Amino acid sequence: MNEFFPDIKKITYEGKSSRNPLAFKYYDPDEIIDGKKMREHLKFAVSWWHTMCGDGTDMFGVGTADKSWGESYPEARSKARIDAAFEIMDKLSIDYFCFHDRDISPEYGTLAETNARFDAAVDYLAEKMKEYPDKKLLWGTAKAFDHPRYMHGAGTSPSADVFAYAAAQIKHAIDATIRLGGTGYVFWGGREGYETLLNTNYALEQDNMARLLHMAVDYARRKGFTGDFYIEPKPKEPTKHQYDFDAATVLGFLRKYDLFDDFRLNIEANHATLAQHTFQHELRVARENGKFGSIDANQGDPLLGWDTDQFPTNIYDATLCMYEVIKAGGFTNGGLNFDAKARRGSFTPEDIFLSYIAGMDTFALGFKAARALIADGRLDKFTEERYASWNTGIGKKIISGDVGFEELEQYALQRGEVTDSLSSGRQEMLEAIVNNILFSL
Ligand code: XUL
Ligand code: CO
Repeated sequence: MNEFFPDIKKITYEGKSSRNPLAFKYYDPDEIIDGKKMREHLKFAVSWWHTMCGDGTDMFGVGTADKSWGESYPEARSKARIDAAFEIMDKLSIDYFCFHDRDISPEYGTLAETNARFDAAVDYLAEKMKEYPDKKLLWGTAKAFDHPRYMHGAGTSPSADVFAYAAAQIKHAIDATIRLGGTGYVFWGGREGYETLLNTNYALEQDNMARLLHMAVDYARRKGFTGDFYIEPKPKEPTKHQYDFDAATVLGFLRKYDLFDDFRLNIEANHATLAQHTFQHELRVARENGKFGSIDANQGDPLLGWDTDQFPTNIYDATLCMYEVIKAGGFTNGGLNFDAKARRGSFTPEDIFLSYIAGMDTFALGFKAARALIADGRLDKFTEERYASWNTGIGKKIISGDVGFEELEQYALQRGEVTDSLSSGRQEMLEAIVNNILFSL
């Protein structure tokens, strides 16, 4: 098999003083931490769509990076992509990948033909996975948003025929995910949202989305899928209003439609910021509801209002992300998928490696910083003490349900003014502690 990146050797860990751009400074895949290799803690994944397909095309210009993999016909290109993807994963010590069905094989004339050619590509992918037994499918998904038939949504389309088509497509993508041993299946609500309420039956669209998700769960469980289903919240783009706006909205939806047990959340950093939340906020909401699942790691640009999907290089955000991941008990079925693309101007083959190295080192460092933050204990201790009034006295009685409004009125009348029960929030001191930990690594 020909090598796609003959000039790039396997990327090794050289430590933080290395000046070799094609080396890890912080990510040592085989370093043992708490009895587990770093690669197992972090469960990095390659995103097929950005890495293997995305050529830098944007609405102002054509692609700048060659992602043809030396093939001009779609079937040959699908195969070459698979070969190149495994070379990338192997050279970067990345053990997982994620895909949309159409990243693996595009649409052909009819659904039957599209399925047949997709299945042939999946056969080849399955063979390849045997050759590289440590490479695994983190999650699969269906691209039910780019074809014109999905212009008004898939599960939320006003057309029942489109709903049926989407169901058929998702069924097939679930089959492939199961076949390849995927531990997750993602629903990112592509065009599940609206452009204007003037033409939208909001209630029916929500109900139908839930119907589609129930059918997916019923089908996949019958077929033996034991992994997690994920919803990936995003507030806008491509539609003006995406129904899966943010973590809290999605949790409400899952509860309303009795989907809570089968779903977890796949939290994406840039989607969080588009919802005007921090990445940590979305992870905290997911974790505290027992619904933390997986991560799409990337970052936006604080000055831009769209999903730039940049490779994550912000150590501070990565640290607070990994703080939440560790507190959630680490990854189980989920992992850390780089839903990120090198900038349009970073168009050379080496840029694929340089951008992953940047992202992986950022999260390796973030992981170590988060562990240090937790081991240091100052943040946790401060927060615990801040709520100490709930452990005794009236606080304890409120929590145990022993008092109601009458008793609390009596208590307040007797107690008098309560500002003396408050202490400083010490935000600046806590932020300085985070800096102190970050810069002592
Ligand atoms: C789009 C996005 C998707 C999902 C998978 O913003 O994040 O790539 O992760 O469909
Ligand atoms: Co994503």
